[in-house]
Amino acid sequence: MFQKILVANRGEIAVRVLRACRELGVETVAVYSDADRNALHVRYATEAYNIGPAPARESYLRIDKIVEIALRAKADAIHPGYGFLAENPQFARAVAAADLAFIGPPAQAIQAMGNKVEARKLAQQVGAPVVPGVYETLDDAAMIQAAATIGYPVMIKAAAGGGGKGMRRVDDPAEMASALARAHSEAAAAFGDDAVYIEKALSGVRHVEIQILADSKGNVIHLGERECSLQRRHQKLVEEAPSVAVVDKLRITMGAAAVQIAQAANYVNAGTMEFLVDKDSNFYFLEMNTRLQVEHPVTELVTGVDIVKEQIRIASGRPLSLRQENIVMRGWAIECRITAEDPYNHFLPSVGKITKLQEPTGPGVRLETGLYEGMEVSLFYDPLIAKLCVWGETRAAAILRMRRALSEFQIMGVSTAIPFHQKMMESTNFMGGHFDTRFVEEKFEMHQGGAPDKERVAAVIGALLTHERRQTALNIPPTQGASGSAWRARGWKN
Ligand code: MV4
Repeated sequence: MFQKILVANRGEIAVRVLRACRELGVETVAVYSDADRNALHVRYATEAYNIGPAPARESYLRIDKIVEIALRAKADAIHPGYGFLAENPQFARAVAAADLAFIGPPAQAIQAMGNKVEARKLAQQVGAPVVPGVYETLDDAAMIQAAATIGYPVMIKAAAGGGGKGMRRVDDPAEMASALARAHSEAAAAFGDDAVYIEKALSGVRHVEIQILADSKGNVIHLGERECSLQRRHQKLVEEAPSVAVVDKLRITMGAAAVQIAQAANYVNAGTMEFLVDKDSNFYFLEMNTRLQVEHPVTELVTGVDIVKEQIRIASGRPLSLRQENIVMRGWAIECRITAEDPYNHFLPSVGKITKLQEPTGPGVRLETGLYEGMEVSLFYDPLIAKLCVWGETRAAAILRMRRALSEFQIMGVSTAIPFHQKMMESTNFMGGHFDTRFVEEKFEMHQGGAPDKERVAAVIGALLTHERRQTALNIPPTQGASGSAWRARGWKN
């Protein structure tokens, strides 16, 4: 096992990783920018080093400085958290070149999945259902032809993008040529690579992802799904596990698809396969994220698996501590992302000093945060200041618990997304599980009053009846011989 781990991140995720290290009895090294001298992650770590000025380019993104400090502090591994350098193959390579362990996937896997066209091809090769579209980067004339075959509307996406960045929908074939031109130049500016690809634009779909864990011995398991449809401008706001849209049979087929894609990629460590799920429960692979994700706690709450500890175990060369047949999802978990943004004013980022802080606690509540009284919230970093997570025996119990926890949470000094979450937890559509990826931006009105009492009660009762659920096995059924895949035999569409 490692003796000392450097955490190359800040805020709530740095604290989360440091906690896992402390439970494992591993010493820790924090790095911090000038803006984070008094940060929680600095105080929590065994030792801490300044890595430069507040702008991330000059601190949290400095591969050279971070590796140098890891060596100087005699750390034997680096955890990148999410964001910053987490999906930078050059960082993973630099860490390995310094004879340190990277607590994440191998550089080749980050690079392979970083090209979203390659990821689609890999998924198609193992026979997993993929969003209809192209499997190579074509020239514009060929792309326009392909779009006609796929059928409009289509989505143009950057090959080096991901997470909806640089994504644009084209409804009218006459606009395709100019849309491609703009997409190329945007992709070049944002990712240093102008390659784009096209997919059929699916609508009325949910965004559902599968968490996987892979060790260096070739064992791959999945931890079920997270429902991530509630987003605004491709920033997730609320996530839950399980998803109301996923019944046991779909979970088994999606889980097996995710595991097979990971195996085909020779993937090691924690990763997430993103899918779209339509109204008829068809699912389509979108892309893979090769990092620990912001929303990992909802999976931890329903499975009891500590994903960060598993990441550390895997990176130290040990096998997964669990087999697929030991994984069950119990109850329901919800995460509300508390950002320093004003939900009454287009989610405008809010800055200032935290003058008062009262944090929710009590049964079934887990708060992931780097907040403290006196902290300055600035524009240098992501506006996420806390993740409020709850667990309940049922979805309805989790919603009621989230309302209670939100009502306890007091943050003074900056505007936060808390009022948005309070409205969401009272939305009859949310309570009934009736939402898709367009819900927040097109159907949810921040200014409208709460639902009438009668409707609210009816929705809670509805939720209770629909979502009563205890233990759900995540077993992959036995494969049908060496050549066939388990889910083909179960009639999966491709
Ligand atoms: C799509 C899609 C529909 N059709 N691709 C957004 C995040 C990124 N990982 C993929 N995303 C999407 N890709 C096709 N071909 C819908 C989304 C999507 C979305 C789109 C608009 C508004 C909100 C959204 C939330 C989740 C996913």
